[in-house]
Amino acid sequence: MSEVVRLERHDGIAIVTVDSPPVNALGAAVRRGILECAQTAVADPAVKAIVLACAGRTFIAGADITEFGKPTQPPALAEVVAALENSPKPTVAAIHGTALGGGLEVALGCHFRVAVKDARLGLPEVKLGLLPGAGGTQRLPRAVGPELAVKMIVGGEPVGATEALKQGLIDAIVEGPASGGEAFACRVLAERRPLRRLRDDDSRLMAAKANRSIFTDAVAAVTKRARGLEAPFAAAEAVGLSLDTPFDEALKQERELFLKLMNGDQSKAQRYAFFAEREAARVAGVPEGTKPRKVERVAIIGAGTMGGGIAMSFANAGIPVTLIEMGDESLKRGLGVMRKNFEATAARGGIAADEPARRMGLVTGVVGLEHVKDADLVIEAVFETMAVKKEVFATLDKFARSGAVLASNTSYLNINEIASVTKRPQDVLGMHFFSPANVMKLCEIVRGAKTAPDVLVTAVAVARRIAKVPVVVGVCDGFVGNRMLAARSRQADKLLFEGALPRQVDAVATRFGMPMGPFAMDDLAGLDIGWRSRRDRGVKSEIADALCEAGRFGQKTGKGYYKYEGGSRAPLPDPDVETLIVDACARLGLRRREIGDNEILERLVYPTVNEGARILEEGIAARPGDIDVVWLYGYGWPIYRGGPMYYADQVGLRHIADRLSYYAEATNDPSLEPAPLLKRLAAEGRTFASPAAGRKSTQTLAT
Ligand code: T1G
Repeated sequence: MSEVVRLERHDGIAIVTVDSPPVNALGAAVRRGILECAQTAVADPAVKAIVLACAGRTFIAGADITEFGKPTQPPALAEVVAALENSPKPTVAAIHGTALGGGLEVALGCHFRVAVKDARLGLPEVKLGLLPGAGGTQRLPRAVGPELAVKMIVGGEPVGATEALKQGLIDAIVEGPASGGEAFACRVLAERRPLRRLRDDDSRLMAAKANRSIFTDAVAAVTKRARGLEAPFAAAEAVGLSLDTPFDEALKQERELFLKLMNGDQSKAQRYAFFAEREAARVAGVPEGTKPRKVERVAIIGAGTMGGGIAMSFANAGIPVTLIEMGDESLKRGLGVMRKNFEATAARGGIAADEPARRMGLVTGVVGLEHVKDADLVIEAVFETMAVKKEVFATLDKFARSGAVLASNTSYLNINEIASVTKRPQDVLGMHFFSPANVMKLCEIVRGAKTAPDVLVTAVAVARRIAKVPVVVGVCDGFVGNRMLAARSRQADKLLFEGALPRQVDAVATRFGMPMGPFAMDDLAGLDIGWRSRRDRGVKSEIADALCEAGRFGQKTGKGYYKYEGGSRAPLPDPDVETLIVDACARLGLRRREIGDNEILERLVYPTVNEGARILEEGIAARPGDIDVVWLYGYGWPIYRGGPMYYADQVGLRHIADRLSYYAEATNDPSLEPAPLLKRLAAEGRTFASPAAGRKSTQTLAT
């Protein structure tokens, strides 16, 4: 019998329990175990019904992603599903935690499904660049109808147990999964309920069979933001088969579509990203078993855009937070903005109508830093100057309780310098959220020279609790994300002086899959920020300065590199700007040239990668995957391209090094010379992903 699946019998009910931590993934042993137990139970005359449940924290979370790309071992998942579906005895899936992907497909093969109240059910395969490959695209539409099936399969979003019951995905909500499943099985036997095989029931498909626009409209709604992705469109094609193709033929075509995606580049990149995100949460260079400190009370200093957004993130996660400002006015304003944001989300249907009040109830606004005294974690989000930060941290040192974690949300200031004004540098680090903090998932955890290991682990754990994606980074100007962005921005600016225009550069970036190009991004952030910083550093930029001198600060003034009309945020090319650029070049005696899109793409991406190589070499990031996670969750790097370092490995480091050397020479820009690590890996024919590719060991992450 299998070590990962056990069979017990209680008064004629067979309980098949999967016990394969951490998430009961459907590896070969689990598939074999379920099949054997189901066959044994069906053959046992003493067994009248079969319940499939899971031990541990969750029902089956899907196929075992680590098996993908390797030869498939029998039995195939479809065979396991069919065995449950064709059982002559009632089969009941008893769900807790999450039933995802293949896990839900197995449950859909059962005649009945029950779940505990806080369970979630979904087919999120598109997030891995896949589609359900074991009948989910055919059974789910028959369970809940094509519209919801499209949302769940093409959009990849799970539903909760209550919604699942309402939509007919489950038959009951139960207390304990296995006991609830067993009780439900007894009811099915007592009531002699017919065994319902979803494959035989087209009733939920009839409306869309008669009016296909029900299906096509649902697909259009969900694929609005799927630009560049293959999986959502293939998944939609597979779901569409349920409306017009015989079941077994549709299964065959679903399998073909699945295999095509699984062997494609996009899914490989998305599966890489899935594991890179989880690896990034494992802090490199801390002693094994380092435990996080307890964090129950959180205080946030500053109710401005960032502080308010961070407070919203805690409230969204149901964690009470004290929001501290220096004056009543600014506190009231900050709380007002938060409430407005929650209400706007509720108005869009993003959260229930009563959620804004509930979430605001979790936020206590107070004036005065002395209110940090009970906090386990304090996050400072005040004005971005070193003087102000030092003043705040010196005060925190007086009022915060011993052992509290003191974090700064600074986006580039030196954490070691901030920590130096406290007597507890071991408790100080950076938690760099990205704006808008209640939306953006990335949180750079900035490790100071003296930051204690358990403080790092605490910050990572808290970031994950508030549904952020944490990446530990070292201390340098711009940490990881903004430092690489600066390298890209330098090249984008130079391209304007060489002959390109903002709309051409941005079009290349958006065609590559970025949500917006460098100039639209500057307009969003505000050109005045860079202008102020250049003036502080005595640096001039003919074009950007001229725009600011003309009061063109970007979206906030309705004009920047682009113009913005009728309150829209859509960037419109502005002939005045293009004239300004050409005139600036003429003033500087620069001869403009035609620049091809491919050169623009290489000049945007390769310097970004090159800076990433320097960051790896200096130990500012512990792994190339950490850098990729920063770009995926902080800057909208297209998930189907894995991240800048993953992308560079696919392009080939030798090619990138050669192109960088060429541009360094052609544009007389030594900053484009390939970084030593990149040059060495290229020469050795290796990749950034090759083990410990010449990087400093993770033990010496720079600080
Ligand atoms: N396969 C292998 N390992 C997995 C896994 C999976 N499906 N899901 C999670 N893990 C590992 C993960 O790497 C981590 O490992 C640990 O479990 C805890 O995960 C045929 C083809 C279930 C909501 O897409 O969404 O089924 O870091 O840190 O935050 O049609 O994991 O501890 O070594 O994320 O509590 C479809 C993916 C697969 C679900 C739990 N299923 N997983 O979240 O823990 S394709 C999915 C998740 C498929 C079929 C198709 C989440 C979770 P380690 P975690 P968590």
